[in-house]
Amino acid sequence: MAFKEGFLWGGATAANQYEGAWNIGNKGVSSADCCTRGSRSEPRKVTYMTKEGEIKADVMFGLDAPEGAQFGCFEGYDYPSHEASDFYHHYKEDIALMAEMGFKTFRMSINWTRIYPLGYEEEPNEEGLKFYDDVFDECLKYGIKPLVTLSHYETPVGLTNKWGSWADARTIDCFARYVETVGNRYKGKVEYWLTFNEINCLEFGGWMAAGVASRDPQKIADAGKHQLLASAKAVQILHEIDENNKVGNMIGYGMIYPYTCNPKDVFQTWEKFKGSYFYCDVQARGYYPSYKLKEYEQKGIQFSLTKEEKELLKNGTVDFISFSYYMSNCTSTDPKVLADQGGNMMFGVKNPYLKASDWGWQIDPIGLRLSLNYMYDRYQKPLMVVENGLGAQDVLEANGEIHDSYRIDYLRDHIQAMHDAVSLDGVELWGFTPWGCIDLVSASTGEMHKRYGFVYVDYQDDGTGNGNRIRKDSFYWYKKVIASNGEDL
Ligand code: BGP
Repeated sequence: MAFKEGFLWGGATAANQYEGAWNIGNKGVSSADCCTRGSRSEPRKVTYMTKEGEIKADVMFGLDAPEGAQFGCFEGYDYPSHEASDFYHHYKEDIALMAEMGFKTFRMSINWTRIYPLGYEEEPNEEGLKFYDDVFDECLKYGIKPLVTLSHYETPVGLTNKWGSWADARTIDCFARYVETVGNRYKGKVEYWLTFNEINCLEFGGWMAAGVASRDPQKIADAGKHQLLASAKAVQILHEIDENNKVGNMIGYGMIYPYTCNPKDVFQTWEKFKGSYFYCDVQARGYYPSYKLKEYEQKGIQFSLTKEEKELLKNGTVDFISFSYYMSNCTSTDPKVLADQGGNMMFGVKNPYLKASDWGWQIDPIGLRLSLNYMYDRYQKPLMVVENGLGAQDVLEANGEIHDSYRIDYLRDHIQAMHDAVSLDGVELWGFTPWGCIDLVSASTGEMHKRYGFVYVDYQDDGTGNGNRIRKDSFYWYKKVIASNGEDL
């Protein structure tokens, strides 16, 4: 048997994409709550108020808000995280469905704004704490171990409005207070923790990962430093609270190939990989890698660490490494290839050997086996694949069935790749939590019809739907996979 006994089979979600109830129970406004719905062609926008009035700016590539801008949610815009899949009111039903599939773990995030609505209060919000108590109790009733992300694109906008969120060092203490609160409260209920979801996403823009409304490289470097220090602090706090706590990091990972064997393409591939590795290097090894220090020097970015900060990073390394993996891409230095393909887009140039999802994400299970090997070779720490899956448009048939054979094919091939990495390459893998196990809102587009789940949630992009939960074909398939510990694919 490839996967060890007790392998953590499960599924993954994030509060802002799944919970809904955005302003219920004294919850504050999070960075995700200010993001409008987008589409495949229209990027999501963030809304804020300036002296000139309301502004909507492109989340990923257009956000440089002026001093004093106040972020919030305004009348007349469509904010998908406000309703999402309404897990808040459906948690018992949803966790029962997870139990029926045989889940051993459930990856979810605590929404920081339920616990500290503005982010900087002294006292936590009891209603928020109580909600997660109920959720964890429900999981434990079925023997499902919660795997909790402390920050999944849900920074309190109170912190952005007060001092620019993670670009300011004061946010570290606010986060530490929040971690201490939830660590103490859920001691004995939660053992597996992740600090920041896809922390390296900061490289693409500060809003999603850190509530930073700027593209200034200095601010992004500062926010990265503050989050890395906060991550190390979280590891220390959670270890002090309970020695059984296991704390991991979380990296957005994608395999990157050189488009050709031209050494220039190969070198550029390595350059791009550093974007994924940098944060993981600090969190796993406990110090800033030399290539990053040189990069800061060359770009004129101010950076320094005090003796105490260096100690903190050294003593706050993670127990395990987790990452998301959806696709692979190529990178090219050839102007002709770039011209033909419209440039090295965010996702790179197309690989002629691979098929892609409807959203252009290239499907590559061997890339997952490679990723597991690269990560294990580099860090020699246990791994978890905490996101993977196929975003697709499912069809709810008239008889109430959903035939998602394309999702089964995708997951079968990726589980086989993990199986090979474990049994043939010797990688130490603790668990697998495919993304959006119950349908939820897409992070990149804010749409509901980009679905990942084993369970269909009857909510549509236009706000219609009754929220009913419906088992897809993949539900029965995944149940069988878990029951056979990954042998019967
Ligand atoms: C990751 C995020 C998730 C998630 C997933 C799928 O980057 O951690 O929050 O949503 O990608 O992406 P999307 O929802 O855009 O399809």
